[in-house]
Amino acid sequence: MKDTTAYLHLKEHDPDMYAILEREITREDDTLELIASENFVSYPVLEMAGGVMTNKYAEGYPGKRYYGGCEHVDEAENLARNRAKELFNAEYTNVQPHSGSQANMAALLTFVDVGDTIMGLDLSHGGHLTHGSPVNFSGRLFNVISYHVTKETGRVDFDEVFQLAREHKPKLIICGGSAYPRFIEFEQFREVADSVGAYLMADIAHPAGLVATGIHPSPMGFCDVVTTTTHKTLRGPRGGMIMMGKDSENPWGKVAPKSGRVKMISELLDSMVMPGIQGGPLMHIIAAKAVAFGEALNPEFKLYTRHIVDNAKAMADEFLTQDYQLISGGTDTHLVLIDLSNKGISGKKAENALERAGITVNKNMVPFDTRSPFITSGIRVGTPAVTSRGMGTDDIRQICKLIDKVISNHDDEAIIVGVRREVKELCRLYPLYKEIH
Ligand code: DSN
Repeated sequence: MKDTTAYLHLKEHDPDMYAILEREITREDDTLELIASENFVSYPVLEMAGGVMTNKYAEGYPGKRYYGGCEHVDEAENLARNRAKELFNAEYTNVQPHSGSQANMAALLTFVDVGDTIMGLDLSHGGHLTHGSPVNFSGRLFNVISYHVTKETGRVDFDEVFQLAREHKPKLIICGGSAYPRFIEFEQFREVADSVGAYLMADIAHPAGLVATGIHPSPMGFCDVVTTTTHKTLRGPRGGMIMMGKDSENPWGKVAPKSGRVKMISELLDSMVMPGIQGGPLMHIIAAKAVAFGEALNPEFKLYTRHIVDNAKAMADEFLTQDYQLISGGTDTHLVLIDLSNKGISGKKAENALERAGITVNKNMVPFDTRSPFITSGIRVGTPAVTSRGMGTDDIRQICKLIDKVISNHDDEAIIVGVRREVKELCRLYPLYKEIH
């Protein structure tokens, strides 16, 4: 366990919880975090997320709250909204969703009605629970038609997407996913949507940071509504956000009760978030989002996102050299999806062995997987968190070699203990949160 100079009050007040926190600090410090959806926020973001704005109730929106005393949280939310608009070239943002799932729920319920047909990428082909999985609200509330990637390319099968859209006439199509290593094809999806008069929603939760810096194409000119999380490549606090490149009058004839004025889509999205599906916003998190967006507007953030992708490409290259099968043959982004079928190990076993070696990844289904979601044939690895620590392509190649060593010797505890030692040594070169220690 490490000595910390922070959390002294917690240490005195609640030693049990302090001890747990210390163990998590040590785990984060001493292990390699390769979960593609995770990252390490800057210390100022951490400070803001742990700040006094957690105390404030602020149901409503800046200037229109249901509680008094909101002048400063109004400033914080306006700063977050304005920075997000600048970052993504968006005319509208809502920074209140507590998570990406909440953002998706609000966007879906604004653009389509319960029972309507929507299309999304199948979860086992890289989609997301909220894109129509039967175990999620999206699969229960809507008639879902899932599209897939092709076996040969690992990329979205646009022949199938066009054909399914023609056949089922969806009211909305979702593009994006949580295990898709390639750029999201916004322009092609727009063509499909236009061919059947569907709305197009992009979920850019994974590549948001890369979109913000122009390293990944922007959805803004192509999609009717865009959702994201703020904690992945964008490196903010855990949370969600909804955006539109352009706002317009809603096409469903919804009017303001007194004036009869046709409402803007932004107004419908705002009221779907609150009071539709959420109550009081997490003002400490919204303020921390503002801090993270401010960081992302700095020119260094572009360099950082470039490094994320360079690291992921080096990772893909190294794995290919070691005869690993990569879905789509590589990556354009921050993540690599590995099919372990030719390595004689399931995703679950690999995740387990790697965790014992201090390398954190998640098991992941691969397209056309024959194993269950609890076992899986693959793992998903990503570079945002290790890039935030300052690691570069040489470190990444070393990490890939360590991963291969573990996977090739997953039953040999002595080798795993040896790798664990090497992992610790590497982590020590790139300490996290110097402010805490
Ligand atoms: N659970 C996230 C991920 O790991 O990609 C998506 O919400």
